[in-house]
Amino acid sequence: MRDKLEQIKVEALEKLKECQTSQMLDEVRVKYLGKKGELTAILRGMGQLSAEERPIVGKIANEVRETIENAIQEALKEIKNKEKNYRLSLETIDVTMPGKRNKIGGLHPLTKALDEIKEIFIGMGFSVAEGPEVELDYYNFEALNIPKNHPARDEQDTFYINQNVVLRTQTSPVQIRVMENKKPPIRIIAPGRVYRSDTADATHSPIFHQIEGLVVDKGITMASLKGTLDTFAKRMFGEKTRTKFRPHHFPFTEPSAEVDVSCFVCGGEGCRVCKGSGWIEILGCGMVHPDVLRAGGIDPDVYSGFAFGLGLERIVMIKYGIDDIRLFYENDVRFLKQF
Ligand code: 2U9
Repeated sequence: MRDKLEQIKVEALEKLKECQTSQMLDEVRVKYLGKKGELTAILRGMGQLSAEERPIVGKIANEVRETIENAIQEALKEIKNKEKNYRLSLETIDVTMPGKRNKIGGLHPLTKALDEIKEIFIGMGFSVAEGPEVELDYYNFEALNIPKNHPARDEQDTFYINQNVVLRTQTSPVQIRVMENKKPPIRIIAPGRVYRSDTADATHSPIFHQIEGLVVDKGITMASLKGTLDTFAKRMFGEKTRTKFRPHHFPFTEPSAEVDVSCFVCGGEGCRVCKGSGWIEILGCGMVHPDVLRAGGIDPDVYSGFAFGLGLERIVMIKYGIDDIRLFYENDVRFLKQF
């Protein structure tokens, strides 16, 4: 029986050496020390031993159990340590790896273009004026020589708040308000949102942006208008740009004109961008109608003025070859990040 105990001890210690995981250790423990284990079986059979042998064998058996138990504890510590080191090695972070870049926002193409246009006019001595988007019918239409039943009201389908209040269809009311409050010389641009009850399609949106300009002083002529807008066109589309003034009609200016710029893509030869004509229409303008000056409290016999208006979206679409106005309002970053 002593030999058997010695054999169990050697065998168990040998098996423990081979264990790689805590689970394998437990299997060894069950095999020798478990309820049905080999050592337990021997301890159970001790009843058959003589009274002299029993304490001796019992002592040896306990020593063997203790040795095996200690060895298991030792091995368990070692395995736990190995397992921990392995886990840590998996969690190691290489601090020299390049980091993930954060996406950085940018300015909207309309904001960028507006900033650029503002800079050009500020460079020519203009100030920036603003006014309400919910406007009196009087400032949006009446003061601009567009009385009730005037056909121009139909061209600009209007959102009415009530009989006297509208969402402004142009930024012109800002200029009437400035004329009411300030004596000439006046040299302002009025950029901002305007509203028209249009169904959205590739070239129409119920909300878009205009930039209008107004200059009022003594001795302002059509030549002042042409010089200012020609300078603007050259700064905006390139120094080689030429301008062409075509006669037109607006109720608030007389005479009135539409302005074309020579195509900045083909230089005037004719291409896809200018639809073969060599020219691109960019804005409308004219000498402020005497009745409009009067509505602003300015004497048309002393002062004269010019005004112009352009659609911001249209300018940006022309400049970057954008074929659908709705892209400006959908905030798709694949579109926005190109500017
Ligand atoms: C005052 C007097 C006159 C502003 C003007 C235009 C011509 C014009 C259009 C451009 C494209 C509107 O956005 S658009 O559809 N505008 O052609 N605007 S003259 O005339 C004024 C403004 C204020 C007191």
